Amino acid sequence: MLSTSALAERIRGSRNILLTTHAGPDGDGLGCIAALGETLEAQGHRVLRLLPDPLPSKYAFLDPEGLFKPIATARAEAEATPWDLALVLDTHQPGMIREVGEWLKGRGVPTLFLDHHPIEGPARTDVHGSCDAVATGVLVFDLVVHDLGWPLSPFAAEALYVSISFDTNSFKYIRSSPTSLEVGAELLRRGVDSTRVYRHLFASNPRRKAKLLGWVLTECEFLCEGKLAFVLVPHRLVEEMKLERDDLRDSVNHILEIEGVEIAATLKETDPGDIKVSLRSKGTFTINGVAAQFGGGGHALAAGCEFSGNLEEAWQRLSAPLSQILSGQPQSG
Ligand SMILES: [Mn+2]
Repeated sequence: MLSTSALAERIRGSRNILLTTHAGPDGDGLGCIAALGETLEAQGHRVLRLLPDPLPSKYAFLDPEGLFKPIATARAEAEATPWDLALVLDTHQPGMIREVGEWLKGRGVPTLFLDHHPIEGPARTDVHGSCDAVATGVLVFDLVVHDLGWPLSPFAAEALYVSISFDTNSFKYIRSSPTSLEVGAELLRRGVDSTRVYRHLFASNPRRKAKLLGWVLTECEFLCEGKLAFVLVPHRLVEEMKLERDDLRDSVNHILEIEGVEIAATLKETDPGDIKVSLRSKGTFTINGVAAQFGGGGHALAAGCEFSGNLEEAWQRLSAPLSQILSGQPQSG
């Protein structure tokens, strides 16, 4: 594991730094890029914010100057500069940054990862992280404020507040650790407008997303005496309701909130035959092992994986190990 001081040294020694995050970018990874990008530039570094996907419109407020570039349209710009370092935020899996990962590898750009997801397999010297951190934003805060000793602008402070607020679902999932509240308080002291962040992250749902939530809550089914709740979202519905990937993201949390439910699953056919699975646990059972069984991963209580093929068949395969978990002993507190 790369120490935070070693990471800080690598950053100090790199003039041109490329920042990226996983495909299907979320508030944590994007908030980290916004915060680090501005902070690095203020210290004289050249920065490129390069994404595997376009920036979702919901996060346009993190990019008022249009600096986030999808690789599909920014390849030439990326190739015009010799990058000393690429820093990947909110994942440690090269496959999760898709084309950006292939491009970095092809160019031989030294690449380091800053992440808070549990790492499977052998120890990694190119990753700095801790799965005790509730968001990558907490790690970035430590890196910038404590290790680099650099100031955070009001914009960067807000972006880190977005990271933590997003991954904890507005400070709900803090796992009884005071750290996220302490960092959140520190960011508020630096002038963050928490109401503005709340509006952008949690109170700007498009109507189509609200309608989808109604559909999901109506159509969800229950197994294992109500402990397992699931819903299958067919591509037909995605087309009919003109849903975007971000619209499909957090309906799983609302199913999980139903009394008696311990594990919730949504299977979303984002393109014909292309199924994205979100798994959540209320806290008694860990579910990232099941996600890993199907090539995915994530946190103990929030994980995901993908299938290709038929929705019902995917659920058949997934429901067996989930039912098995629920018939066993509780695994986490
Ligand atoms: Mn995260």
